[in-house]
Amino acid sequence: MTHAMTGTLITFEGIDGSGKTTQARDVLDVLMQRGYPVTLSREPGATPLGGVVRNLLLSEDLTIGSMAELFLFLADRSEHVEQVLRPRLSTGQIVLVDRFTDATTAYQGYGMKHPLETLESLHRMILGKIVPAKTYLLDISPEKALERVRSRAEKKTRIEERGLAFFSRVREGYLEIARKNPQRICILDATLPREEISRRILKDLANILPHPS
Ligand code: Z5A
Repeated sequence: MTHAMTGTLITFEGIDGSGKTTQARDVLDVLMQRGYPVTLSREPGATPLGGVVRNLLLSEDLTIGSMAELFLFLADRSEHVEQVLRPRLSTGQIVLVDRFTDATTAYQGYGMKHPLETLESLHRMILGKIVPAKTYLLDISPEKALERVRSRAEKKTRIEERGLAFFSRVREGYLEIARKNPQRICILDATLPREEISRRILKDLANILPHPS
C-alpha cells in the first residue's frame, strides 16, 4: 500500500569520525526547541532486526563476505523504511537519519566496488517514493577522521579496520555522489567548529522547513 508522504526526510552522511552523529543530535535539539515534530533515527540498527544486523555487521570477530555485507545493510534499510520511516513520514514528521542510502553507495559501491547501477535498482525496490529532501555531507580527510576516532576508548569495529585507502575511496565516492546530486546534497567542511557547522545546516534547513505550527 502507498501513502502520501507529507513529512521531510533529512540525512547526515560522512566517513567515520566526520562528526555526522554530533550534528544530527545538535540539529535535533534545536528543531525540537523550535517546536518542530522531529525525530532522529539511524542506520544500521533502528529496528529490532536492525539491532541484530548491526551487531553482526560491526563485530570484529566475524568474517562476512562483501556480498553478504551488502545484503545485511539492505535488510536493515528495508526494515527501517517499512517500520520507522514510512509511518513517520506519512504522518508529517521531520525525520533526521544518521546514514542512509548514500552510505551504501559510498562504502559498498565506491569502497567495496559493487556496481553502482545494481545498488541503485536495489534502492528503488526498497524505497519506493521515499527520497531525502536534503542530505548534509560532513567532509573530512580520512587521516583527520582517524585521529578523532582513535581518541575514542571503544574497540575498532570490523569496518573501521579497513585501511586509509578504503576510506579515501569512500570519501571520494561521497564527493562524487554529491557532484551528481547538487540540489539534494550540501557538502560541509567537517573540520569547522561544531557550532559553525550546525549554524550552516540550520540556515540551509530554514529554506525547506515550513514554520512549526
Ligand atoms: N555502513 C556501511 O558500510 N554501509 C551502509 O549502508 C551503512 C553504514 C548505513 C557504522 O556506522 C558503520 O557502518 C560505519 C559505516 C558502515 N563504519 N565505518 N567506518 P555508524 O554511523 O553507526 O558509526 P560511525 O560511522 O562509526 O559513526 P559515529 O561513531 O557515529 O561517528 P561520526 O558520526 O562520524 O562522528 P561523531 O561521533 O559525531 O564524532 C566523532 C568524534 O569527533 C567525537 O569525539 C566528536 O566529539 C568529535 N567531533 C564532532 N564534531 C567535531 C568538530 N566539528 N570538530 C572537532 N571534533 C568534532
